[in-house]
Amino acid sequence: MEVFIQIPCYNEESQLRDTVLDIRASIRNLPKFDSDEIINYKILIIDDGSTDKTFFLAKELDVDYVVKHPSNRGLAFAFQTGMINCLKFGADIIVNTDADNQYEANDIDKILNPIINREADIVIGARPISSHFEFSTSKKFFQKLGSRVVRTLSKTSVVDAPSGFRAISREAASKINIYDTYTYTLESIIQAGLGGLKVISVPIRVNKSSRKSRLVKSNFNYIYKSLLTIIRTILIYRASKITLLPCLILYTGSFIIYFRWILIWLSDSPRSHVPSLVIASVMFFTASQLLTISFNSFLHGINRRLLERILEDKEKRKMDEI
Ligand SMILES: Nc1nc2c(ncn2[C@@H]2O[C@H](COP(=O)(O)OP(=O)(O)O)[C@@H](O)[C@H]2O)c(=O)[nH]1
Ligand SMILES: [Mg+2]
Repeated sequence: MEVFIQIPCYNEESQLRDTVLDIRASIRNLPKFDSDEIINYKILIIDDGSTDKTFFLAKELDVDYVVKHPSNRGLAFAFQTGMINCLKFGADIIVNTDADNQYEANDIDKILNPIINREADIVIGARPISSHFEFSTSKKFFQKLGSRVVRTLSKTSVVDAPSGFRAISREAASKINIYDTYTYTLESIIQAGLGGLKVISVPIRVNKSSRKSRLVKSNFNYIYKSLLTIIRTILIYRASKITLLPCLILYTGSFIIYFRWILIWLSDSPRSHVPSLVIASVMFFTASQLLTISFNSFLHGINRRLLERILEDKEKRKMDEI
């Protein structure tokens, strides 16, 4: 069994050595899994157009694979490049971790175990948010709130949605396609949950931070970008569900008003009640627009799922050829 540990990096020359050495030490000491299969570990580094010496350091560290973007494309894209390459080189399970040695490498077995035992497709390492010594009260609050929103949307029980320490089965990796440009963390969970994959959380430990977060520049910036991500994700995966309810309410309201107008008209009322007719018509046409949007989103959803299935199938065939 091939387990690939992928590390997306952007200008990580000062942290990458420790991260890789810790991973290597952890791999040597991992406890034996219940499965009898022999596990080969490989490290794959994605250099996302770093302008420092990250690429040369990755080569010097002699990791198994280094892939490089000519320019900085962002974490979400780098994550996707990593997964595509891990699949191409034959990964059965992909572990993703940060280059800043934020996550305790000795916990790799905790996120691997449920996948090896076929108890999950994706395992997200949950940081001890409430007792995290470096998180401010507001950061804890927003992390929990964000995770709650993702749990509801994805219909999973993920505790720490923005965690980058995760293990992904080959099948799940070939199903997931990230459209967001900021981060892969939230969208991948929502897509996996709605796609019927089993996503679980296990508690993991973190190291003392070696530098400030590059993704979370401030609470406000983080909330703003996460909100955009969530809205975009809802529009992609759940648009028809969102538009359908107001559509039904508006149709019902307009029919009630039309019916009332007909009753008044039949009773030979001296007034024409034109305003009622106008309101009912506005409601009716708005509902019709929403119905069109719902129908289109539904059809788009079918097309997206078909395309995802074709891509997944293509990946499988490529693997069979290797
Ligand atoms: N590919 C890519 N990776 C990035 C970028 N910014 C940060 N990273 C990497 O993403 C990971 C997470 O970044 P980090 O600053 O630790 O964010 P945090 O863990 O969410 O606080 C690290 O491995 C970084 O090297 C970027 O623009 N592109
Ligand atoms: Mg980090």
